[in-house]
Amino acid sequence: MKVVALAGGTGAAKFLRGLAKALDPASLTIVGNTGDDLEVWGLSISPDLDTVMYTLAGLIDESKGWGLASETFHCREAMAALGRPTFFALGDKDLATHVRRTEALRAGHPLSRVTDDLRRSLGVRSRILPMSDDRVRTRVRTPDGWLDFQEFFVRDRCEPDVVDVAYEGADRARAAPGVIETLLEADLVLICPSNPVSSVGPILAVSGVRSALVETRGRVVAVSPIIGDAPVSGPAGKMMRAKGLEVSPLGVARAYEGWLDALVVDGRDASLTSALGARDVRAIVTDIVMGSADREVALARAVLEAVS
Ligand code: FO1
Repeated sequence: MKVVALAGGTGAAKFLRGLAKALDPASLTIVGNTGDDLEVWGLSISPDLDTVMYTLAGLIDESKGWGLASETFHCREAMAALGRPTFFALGDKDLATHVRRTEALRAGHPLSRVTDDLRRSLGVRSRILPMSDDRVRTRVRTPDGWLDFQEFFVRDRCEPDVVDVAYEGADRARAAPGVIETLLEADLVLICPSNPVSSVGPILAVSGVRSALVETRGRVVAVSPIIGDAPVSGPAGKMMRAKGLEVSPLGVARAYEGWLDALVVDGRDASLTSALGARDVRAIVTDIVMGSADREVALARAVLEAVS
């Protein structure tokens, strides 16, 4: 069974770790968000691609949900002493990934090529595709003006109000090689429990992705990142409101309108089954809080069983 997952952020990584245990990892392709990408100290950083890669390699720092386990930050301390920005914490081992990525990009290789080299070097059997090899940057509009995503998310700790979210460059960005075909040929397309606006939104904004989701022969199933009227974690509530979306599983269904077949919701949202049905979205009700490795696999298994 060919499974494709659209992913971004830390919630996605846990679900993908469960999924990679519930099926043959080699049958799984991840299309990762690159709207969170940024340049730090002249290096090209792709946080969502790295978080997926490190998680599937078993190397992720569990307590933070990003970066590498048992990491040191000597270079960051030295850069602070040189007066360089350090709000975005790059660990010493993590830097190797960014140096290698930047070296390859400077040599003219596309992001998709170096991402594939990196995941293979870490022994990850699932394919990881960036949504695009072209530059796309998620920008967050606050009452005090526009911020780059990581300025909002890390530097300002998601505190500013969100007036709007934009995906700079998405209208010119081509899907990375293999993305559209993989979506069209998939038996199952999964939308991970990621922020619908800042993690999934950029992927949907890349030309051809939405129509591939409409046309695909496979089932399209999303796992809600919202339980009740709040996100499991992160700024999804603020961003959904900024986009006029109700902060609920119904708002998630609305964000994915036109191509979503089923939405996996928590038991607490079982009462939404008929409202989702009215939008031609089947509700798959299960425990979606992934508080442990067992829960991650259980959720993945529940989703696979519901669609088989
Ligand atoms: N998140 C933070 O909250 N603080 C950080 O200093 C930070 C550094 C960082 C470095 C590499 C990386 O791959 C991710 C990092 N993240 C950090 C997480 C990152 O901001 C988020 O994972 C995504 O961009 C949100 O989807």
